[in-house]
Amino acid sequence: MENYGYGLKPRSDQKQDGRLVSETRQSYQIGLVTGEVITVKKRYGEPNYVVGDLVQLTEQKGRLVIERLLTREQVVKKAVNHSLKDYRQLEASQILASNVDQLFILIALDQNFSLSKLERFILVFQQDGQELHVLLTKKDLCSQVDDTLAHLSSLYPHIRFTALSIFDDQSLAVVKRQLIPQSIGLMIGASGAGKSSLLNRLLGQDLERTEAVKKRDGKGKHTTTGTTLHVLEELDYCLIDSPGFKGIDSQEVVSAVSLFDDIVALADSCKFSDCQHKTEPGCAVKAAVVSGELSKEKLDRYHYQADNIKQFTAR
Ligand SMILES: Nc1nc2c(ncn2[C@@H]2O[C@H](COP(=O)(O)OP(=O)(O)OP(=O)(O)O)[C@@H](O)[C@H]2O)c(=O)[nH]1
Ligand SMILES: [Mg+2]
Ligand SMILES: [Zn+2]
Repeated sequence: MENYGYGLKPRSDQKQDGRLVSETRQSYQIGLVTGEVITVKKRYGEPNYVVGDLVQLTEQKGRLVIERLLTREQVVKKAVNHSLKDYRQLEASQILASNVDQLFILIALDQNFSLSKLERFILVFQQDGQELHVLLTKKDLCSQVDDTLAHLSSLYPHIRFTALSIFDDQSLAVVKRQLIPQSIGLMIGASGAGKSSLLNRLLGQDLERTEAVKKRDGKGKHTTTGTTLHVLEELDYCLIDSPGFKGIDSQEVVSAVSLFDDIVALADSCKFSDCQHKTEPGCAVKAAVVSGELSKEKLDRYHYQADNIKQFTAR
C-alpha cells in the first residue's frame, strides 16, 4: 500500500485537502498529500482551526487559503488552568487537537510521580472513540518499575500501562508497536514528562526542543509552547506534541466510569441511588470490600478522586 502524506487521500476532483500541522499568530502550517508543508495566512473573520483538522484549500489571488473545515472529530480539549482569572481567556480556543485516534498520557516515574495525578489525567481525558495509553516515562530514574507496573495494573486492569526510557531501545520498540498505522496520536502530560524527548526518539531526529527539569522541584520549564503534528514516515503515523499542562482541571463533568467501572457497576445494587459508599446502609460497594471482591485501596482511590474533582459524577 502506498503512503500518502499527513493521513490524506488524494482526490481526483482537483480539490486540495490539507492537515493542520501547527499555527502561529498569523498563519497556519498545512501538510499536503504530497508530504509538503505550506504556510497559509489566517484570514480576518474566519473560524479558528486546530491542529489535526482536515481542511479544504482553495486558491485566492494566487495563494492557497483555507476554504472550509472538512473533518473535526475526536477532539481533545485543553486542561483548564484555574489560575486564569479571565473567563473569556478560558473559553477562547478550548480544543487542543482534533481527529485524535490514540491518546498518550505521559507521566514520569521520577521523584514527582503521583498516583492521584495519573488517575486525574485518565478521568479527565479518557473518552470513547479514542484508544488510551498511559506511558510511564523515565523508568531509568525509578528503582521499582516492576512493582509500580504490577500495582497499577492490579488497581486498573483495563488500562494499558507501558514503562519506558528514551535510553532503552526495547521500550521504544514497544511504544512503536502501539502506534496504529494511518492514525493520529496525541501526547499530553505535565511539563517535563518527556513528550518532546519521546517524539524526537521516535522521529530519529531532534525536531522539538527539550530542556532539563528544574533542579529545585523537578518540574518542567514549559519548553514546548505550541501544538505540532509530526509525521513518523516509517510508521505511517502522525504524532502530535503538545505543551505541558499547568493544571488538570476540567470544566466538564468527569465520569467515574473510565477508571472505576467496577465500582460504578456495583453501585447499581446499593440501596440508595446516590450512595457515596461511605456510611450508608445497604451499600453494595462496601459489602464487596468486606467479601474481598473489591480492594479497599480501590475504594479509597475512588473516594479521594470523588472528593477532589469538582464535577465528579458517579456514573
Ligand atoms: N532520565 C531520563 N530523562 C528523560 C527521559 N525522557 C526525557 N527526559 C528528560 O526530561 C527532560 C524534559 O523532557 P522534555 O521532552 O523537554 O519534556 P516535555 O514533556 O516535552 O516538557 P514540555 O515541553 O515543557 O511540556 C529533558 O531533560 C529530557 O532529557 C527518560 O526516559 N529518562
Ligand atoms: Mg515538550
Ligand atoms: Zn454504596
